[in-house]
Amino acid sequence: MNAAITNPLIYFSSETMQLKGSGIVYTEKTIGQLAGIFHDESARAVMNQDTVVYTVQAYLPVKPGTDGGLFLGTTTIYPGAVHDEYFMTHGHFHEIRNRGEFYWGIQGEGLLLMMAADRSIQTEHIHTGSIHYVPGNTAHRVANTGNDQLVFNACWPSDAGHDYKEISTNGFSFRLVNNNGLPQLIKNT
Ligand code: PAN
Ligand code: ZN
Repeated sequence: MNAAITNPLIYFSSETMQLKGSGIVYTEKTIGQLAGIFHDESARAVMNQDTVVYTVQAYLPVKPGTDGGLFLGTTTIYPGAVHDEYFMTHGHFHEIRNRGEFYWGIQGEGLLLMMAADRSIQTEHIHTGSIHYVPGNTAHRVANTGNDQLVFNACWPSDAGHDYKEISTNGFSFRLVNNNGLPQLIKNT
């Protein structure tokens, strides 16, 4: 006989658009924690440093670094901008570079930026019900281009890890700015 199958410990609440249950790790990224990420650093520096740009709830059923497991996360990006650049996630490559990931849109609107190792960029529109495959060896970041919270879920391998250094140092090759109310990709200079 197989070991007893237990009920899931977590669920996704369609009321709050958040993960619920035990063992969920919550982190938030504020304007103060995102120094050097947005183009206009002087605009960022004079904003309220406690302003929350995004939150992540993660369900990690196995220890980070375990191979063969999966992690699940809900990211909520608030609407807003630093000067003309939309609020966005820090962005990263996976530490084990070839690890891929699924993203899927729950609420709100945004753009997923994917950057290959040669710094070429591909974008996909995130919205309710959209599904996105982020291939391995690809940096990924999401910007909220709407007026409401952007909520998306993600599932990635438990041994993937996150390499934030490469993006902190070299950024993405393109930025997403609000040009008279419309998202526009501009080359990062
Ligand atoms: C996501 C991201 C999440 C926050 O769960 O970690 O959206 O973005 P940053 O990690 O770039 O701050 C994911 O891609 N996990 O691998
Ligand atoms: Zn990732």
